Amino acid sequence: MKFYFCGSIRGGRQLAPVYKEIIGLLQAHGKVLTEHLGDDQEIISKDRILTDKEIHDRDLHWIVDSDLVVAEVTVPSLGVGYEIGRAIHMGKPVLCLFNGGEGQALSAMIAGSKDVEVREYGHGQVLKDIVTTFILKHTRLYKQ
Ligand code: 6IA
Repeated sequence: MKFYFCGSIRGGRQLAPVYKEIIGLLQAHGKVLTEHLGDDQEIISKDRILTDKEIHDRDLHWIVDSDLVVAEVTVPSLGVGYEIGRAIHMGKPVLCLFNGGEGQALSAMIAGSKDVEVREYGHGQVLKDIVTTFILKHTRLYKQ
């Protein structure tokens, strides 16, 4: 199974350790096409040599190639929002993981979309359970 993981880059890197944790959970079930998103050094070394157009086109190809899309949406990011919209348009199952604190609300365009599965984590809800349930649900659907 191939996963496209989305997480903020230019929107802010404060949750990079969480991205790394989610990528690790996904890697137990298959290949993560964007495994560099958990690692600042990887992003800088791999993508500094690419133009924005090359990054955009490569990432869109990876979304096309993926089976499931998992996005961490706590840090607002234009790129992540754009990728979610494109993935929905391609008919990909999309899981959005959100861990909002006091006064922090998820965009209505994600929270109100029937085309994505939004799961809050961090309040007793364990990331591993949420991610595994999403993968198993869609693995079963593929096998039917
Ligand atoms: O708007 P953002 O930069 O926060 O968008 C982040 C999202 O867009 C991620 O889910 C990525 O898949 C994608 N993305 C945006 N920029 C890049 C990038 N290089 N490399 C890989 N994916 C990207 C940025 C250049 C780097 C030297 C800082």
